[in-house]
Amino acid sequence: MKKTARAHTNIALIKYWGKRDETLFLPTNSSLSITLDQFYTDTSVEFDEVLDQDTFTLNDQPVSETERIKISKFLDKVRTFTGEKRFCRVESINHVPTAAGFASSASGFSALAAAAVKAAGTEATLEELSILARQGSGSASRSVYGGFVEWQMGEREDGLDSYAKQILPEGTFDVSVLSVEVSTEQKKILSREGMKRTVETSPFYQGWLDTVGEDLANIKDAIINQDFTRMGEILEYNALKMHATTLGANPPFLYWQSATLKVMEEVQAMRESGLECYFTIDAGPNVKVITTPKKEKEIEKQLKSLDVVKEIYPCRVGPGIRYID
Ligand code: 2P0
Repeated sequence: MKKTARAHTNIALIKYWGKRDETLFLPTNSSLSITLDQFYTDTSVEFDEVLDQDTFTLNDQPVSETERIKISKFLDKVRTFTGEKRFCRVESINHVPTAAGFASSASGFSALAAAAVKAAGTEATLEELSILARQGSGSASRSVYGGFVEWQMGEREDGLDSYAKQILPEGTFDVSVLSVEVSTEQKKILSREGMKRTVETSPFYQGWLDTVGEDLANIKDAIINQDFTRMGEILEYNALKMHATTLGANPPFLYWQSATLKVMEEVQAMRESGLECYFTIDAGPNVKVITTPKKEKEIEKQLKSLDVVKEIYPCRVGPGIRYID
């Protein structure tokens, strides 16, 4: 029984930055994201008794052995959950510009969890899928849902209370996310390694932990009230604070390039001139600019005029996982 699921990627407005348990992917803080409509992964899974190991193709190409083993370990968690004993064939097609540094692990593990559970002939709640997807990559826990999504960190050691839930469905509060590409280079410090170093060595990390809960409560209130300005101010503040923690790490590091700063300055300049928009940045040099659909075209045009900008991918609020066969 071959089953195919589609999951969209997401962009965090309140960042997941740090783990309290690296094996179970349990975070040190709750986070909040928007699911994006344009970037997604389609994954098919078929369990088959003739297989003596899991196989995995990405965009029709077999992946490296290291990558295959990583996916197979995740599939072991699916087998434990479903009781399925057989190995499976996994085929994934990424509709995410990964070369441009946009993360596909969120949509990838979310789609894989959903397709694998279904292919094993099991029904799972969205909460259970979120818990499973989390154990492939933390941010994948949020891609199970559409709209505005909160990943509640939970307190339990077994992680059974660490899952995402929807705050506001798609189609309710229309915002525009412009993914601004300034670099297509592979990042030097992966987010997994970067957050670990920050947790272990940065004296600024405690400041992050002390205040991120308040940012989350405030932005949830802004989103529920569809207060764009308040949401924008909080998301930009939270992104800058996350990046500030990396400067205190030892050895210190910074994900920004001079081009990143140029885009940030342009966003602030546009805002001062009455074009309302805000930025957020993940573990890389590219910038996501959040605005309203009404201002989207004008802001895109202005950003395109910067010589450091290579490409702009406009997105809106997208849906949660669905089965496409
Ligand atoms: C986020 N990031 O909330 C944050 C903000 C990057 C910066 O989630 O180790 O690939 O697989 O759980 O989810 C990227 O980290 O990390 C990320 P793992 P993940 O979106």
